Amino acid sequence: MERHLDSDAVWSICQDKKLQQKLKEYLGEDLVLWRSEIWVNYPSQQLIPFWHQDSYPNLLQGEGKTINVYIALTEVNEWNGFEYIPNSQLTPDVSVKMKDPFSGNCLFDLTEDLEQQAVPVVLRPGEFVLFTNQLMHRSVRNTSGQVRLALTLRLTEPCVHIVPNYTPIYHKPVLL
Ligand SMILES: O=C(O)CCC(=O)C(=O)O
Ligand SMILES: [Fe+2]
Repeated sequence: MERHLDSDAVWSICQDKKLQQKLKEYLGEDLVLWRSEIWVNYPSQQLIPFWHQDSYPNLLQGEGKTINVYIALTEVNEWNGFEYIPNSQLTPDVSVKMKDPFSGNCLFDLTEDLEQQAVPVVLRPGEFVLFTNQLMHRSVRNTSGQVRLALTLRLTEPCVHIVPNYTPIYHKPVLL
């Protein structure tokens, strides 16, 4: 996983009109892109084996909306992508296994019953889905025999601030 806000290729994907329109429907006119990640899942690897939510409590401050976009750069399917538990299936008693000290994100222990509810994300190259910070998800072990590539963009509103000592990137968050 790497961060690429300073990359021309990521920047050009961010200019996609359909993508921006969907984001504006959710966040309003001012889109602040604060983080991007390229996910490269090599055959037989599982990038994030832990169930987790991406709320980044150590990195974001202030009240406001946030949203994440997952863009398939190659085909994403049940053999190489990521899977999630539908929010309607989540119970409030899921137990936190540990917290990622850097982001503050929680990693969870799910019961086998809950794990059985997991749904794989299926996208053709170029397709994208929006997902919220509540989404419980983890990577699928790549048994497709091919490298899988995806891009996650994380966006918020201007009223949400990124903690001053967070310097994952060469650029500051950018307005799209
Ligand atoms: O692509 C993956 O395998 C992990 C994706 C993920 O956890 C994320 O985008 O937040
Ligand atoms: Fe995630």
